[in-house]
Formats: sequence, C-alpha cells, structure tokens
Amino acid sequence: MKKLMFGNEAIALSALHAGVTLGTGYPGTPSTEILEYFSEFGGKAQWCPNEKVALEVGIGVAFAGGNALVTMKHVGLNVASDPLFTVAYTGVEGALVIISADDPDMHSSQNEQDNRNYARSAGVMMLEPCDSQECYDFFWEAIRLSKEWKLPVILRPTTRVCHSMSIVEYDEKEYTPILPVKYNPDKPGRVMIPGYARPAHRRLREKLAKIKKWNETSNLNKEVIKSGKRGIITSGVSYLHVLEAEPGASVLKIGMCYPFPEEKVRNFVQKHEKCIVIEEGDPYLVENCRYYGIQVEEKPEMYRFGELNVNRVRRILRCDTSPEPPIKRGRPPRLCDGCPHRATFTLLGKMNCIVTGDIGCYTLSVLPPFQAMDSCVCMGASITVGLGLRHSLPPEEAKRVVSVIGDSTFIHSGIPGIVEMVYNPPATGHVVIVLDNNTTAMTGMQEHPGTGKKLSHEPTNQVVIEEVARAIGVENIVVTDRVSVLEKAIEEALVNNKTNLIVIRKTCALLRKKQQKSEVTQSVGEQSNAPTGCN
Ligand SMILES: Cc1ncc(C[n+]2csc(CCOP(=O)(O)OP(=O)(O)O)c2C)c(N)n1
Repeated sequence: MKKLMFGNEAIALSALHAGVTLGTGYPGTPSTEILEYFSEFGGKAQWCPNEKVALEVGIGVAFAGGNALVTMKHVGLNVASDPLFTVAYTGVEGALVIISADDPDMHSSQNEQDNRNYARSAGVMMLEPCDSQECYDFFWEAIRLSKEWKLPVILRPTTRVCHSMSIVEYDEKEYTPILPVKYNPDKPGRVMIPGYARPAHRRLREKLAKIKKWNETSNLNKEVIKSGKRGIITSGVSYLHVLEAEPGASVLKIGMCYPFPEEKVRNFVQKHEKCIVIEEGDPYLVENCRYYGIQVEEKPEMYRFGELNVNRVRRILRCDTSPEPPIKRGRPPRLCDGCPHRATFTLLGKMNCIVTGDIGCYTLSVLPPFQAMDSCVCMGASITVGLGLRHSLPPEEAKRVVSVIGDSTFIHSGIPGIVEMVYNPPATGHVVIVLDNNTTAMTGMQEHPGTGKKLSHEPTNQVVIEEVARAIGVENIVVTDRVSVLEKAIEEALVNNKTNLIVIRKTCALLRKKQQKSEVTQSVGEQSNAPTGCN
C-alpha cells in the first residue's frame, strides 16, 4: 500500500499495525493528532489528565505484557520525567514506546528544549524519524526493540515531521493482532527499593552497552559516501535539508541517537578530510562526538535557535554568520472574537490586578488590547506562582494578585496548587479564577476529565472542578456564566482574605460552532469527526 500521510498519521497507523494495546497521552502540539488518528483508525486511545499519568498507565500496560503507545509534546516529558527515569530501570514485559514530539522554533510552545538530552540522561533508547515513512517504520522498530530488550523506547519526531505529508509504503498483511496478556510477577524487577534499584541500574547499563554495539551496524543509521572531502553528520528532518542544500555530499544520518553509534561515526569521519555536524537545536551529536574524542566541526551558535531549513543549512555549510533575514511570520495569534475569556481579562485589567497566568488560549491576553497577564511559566504554575507573590508582597500589593487557569490545565496540574493554597494560605488569602470553556481549546478542542467525555467524545464520568475544590477545602467558591456575577465575585474575593475559587463557565465559541455544525450534519446523516488540530 502507498499513501500520502502526515507524520502523526503514519505513527498512528504503525501503532495500529504493530498491535498497540492502548494509546495514552495528553494533548500538546505537535503530538496531538497521533492519538486522534489512532482512535479514528480503530485503536484504543484515551486522553489522560496529564503526561505523568499517561506514562504510568502505559507502564502498567507494558508490565502486563501489552504494547503501549504514550504521546506528548516535548515539555510533556518534563511532567512525565519522574516515571521515565525509573521505568528505564524496571524495564517492561511487553513494549513501551513514548512519543516526545519536539518543537524547535516554538511554533506553539513555551521553550524549545531538545529532548535528545532526556534519552541520554534517563538511559532510554531514542529514534529520530525524518519523514512520514520513517515515522511508520521507526515506530514499528521501536516496538520491536522495546520487546527485544524489555526496555522503553522514545520516538522523537519534530514539528516539521509530525505536520508534513509524504508518501508511506506499508504492507497491511504484516498486521500484528493485539495479543492477549497475562501478568508475570517480577517483584525485584519492578519494586524500586534501593536494594532492588541498585542491581536494576547495573542491568540497564549492561543492556545499553549491548544496544550501543548493535546500533553500530543497525540499519537505522544510513551512510552515503560520495566524496572524501567533507562529510556531513545529521539526524531527523535536518537530513532532508542537507540532501537539498548539498546533493553531492557524503552523509551519515543517525536514526538511533541514543545509545550513540560511536564507531559508526568514527569510521565515517576517518573516511573524510573533515566532517561537520548539521543538527537542529542543542549540539547533542557534537557533544557525543567530543565525548568519544571524534573531531567534528559544529554549527555556529546562532543556528542553535529555531528550526533549520535548506537556506540555513547552506549558510552553515559556507560558515556564513552574517545577520539572517528576519523570519516572515503569519498573523500573530489573538483571542478569538466571541471568546468567553475576553470579558474576564477586561475586568482584571480594569481592577488593576497582578495576574499570574497559565498556558492555554487565554495566555494571549498578554497581548494588546488586554495586556492583562503578568506571568506564565508552565502548566499549573498560575496558582503556585500567585501564592508565592501573595506570600512575599506587602499586603496591599498582595491583595491585587489573581491566578487564572483553564479547565484542562486545572485538571492537568492545577489541583496540587489548590492543595497548597489550602494547606499554606497566604495572610491575604488568594483568588483563583478557572476559565472553564468546556474543552482543551488551545490544542484543537480535545476532551478532558472535566468535560465528562472521552477522547472519542462518548460520555464518561465527569470530574467537577468546584467539587474538587470544595473537597480540598477552599473557603469561598463561586460558579457563574454571567460577567456581572463574575465582576462582583472578584471584587469580594480581592478583599475577603479567604481562599477563593471562581469558575467562569462559558463554552468556547469555536466549540459551540463545531457542536452546532455537527448537530446539523448528524441530522442529514453525515459524520464529521476529523481531528481539528488547530492551534
Ligand atoms: C506539559 C505541557 N503539556 C501540554 C502542553 C500543551 N498545552 C498548552 S495549554 C494546554 C491546555 C489548554 O486548555 P485549557 O487549560 O482548558 O485552556 P483553553 O486553551 O481551553 O483556554 C495544552 C494541552 C503544554 N504547554 N505543556
């Protein structure tokens, strides 16, 4: 079969064909569509409250002998890093493949961290696909490697790979059915008390040494020798830029970047007068070469920032460090007309509040005309950073501090902040506003536990935000869909020295539109279930 596919679509199809028992994840650009496609293709997929939970559920699947797919964006791996480091020790019974979709140039992210560094520090195998075909093939290979070594594997596509289309060839006949699983206990292997964790760490390093040896000759790394003059070492999508920028060059493309195929790289370098590493982001391949004493040239520091493209690769190859032409960007994003978040930020501006914000559509309130957000660090940080300000500012200033957080983000990592607020209340109390638009709007309107619907939009149990806050012990809770009530509630909360939670519940304007459209299409007997992926 031959089909034009997005990278994310190819990963999902490969997961289906490789017999993935369960796909878990939390939305995040550029990874979101993987689970949506997987579900559309007939796979069993579910959104989890956050990435740590998604990975831990995946670990359970793989402990049971199943095949687990766990998806997230690069910063999601920060949230999931606690189980990541230890599942490397425990290993798995079935297969565990974690997708870390990285976002160089921060098209839709708060940082451009390079998660190849996680592979090295956690001791987890990592594969880097360059196009949709490799997304399909490498996912399959990741499942195979995970099963063979009984270890987790990270697949790291980047934005361009996830969201570009290219041809994928696959053989539907090689389908692996989802196999029945059975629990095989292994207490010393899975209960990481120090006495069991010490030998587990040694076991991991022994396996990694063997995998490194295997990777020296694995066909995941491709070598094309054309001239003995200058060789180029590259990985991921940079490989495609290199092919276009210098078609006549000798190239070594690293497909498995951890464990690092040291001898393969050394041999390649020895065949050339000099070698340069072309890689996006951090100098990960360069640092590995240096560590093993392999002489290579690296890109100038200015190319560490943002994505590479054919022009930038040409510039690197001719050592051009002159200022680059500014990148043409499209219309800057802004809150939609009719967005229910607008009224809240108009009020907060009017009341001269210090607003500790969070990540979601509402982060755009930092831009004109609102300019009503004062901080945004990472998901969940609105409540806790706000508490820190309240603890340290003089009382009159402290009373101006308000934390705003979206409904999906509240469930993702806001709840521990509410616990902190109740446990260590500042002298002036605190005010948390939940902007509940009944969806994860930022990443394309995914369901979450607060919507009471599953990934497939079928109904399930609902986690009710105000009930969670009440159970934790928040003193004053107001839930409204009316701006006049919201205004009064904020005014009172700013002076009552209590712990306050105000939920403004108004459905996202785009979701309302989509729901109305789907009611119409359903009434004429059509289906409209394509992933939205807007952000
Ligand atoms: C750790 C982490 N995971 C995922 C994301 C991607 N992301 C940013 S905000 C967000 C949720 C937004 O939903 P919500 O809080 O309901 O706000 P809305 O966009 O609906 O206003 C997601 C999934 C991220 N930035 N960081």
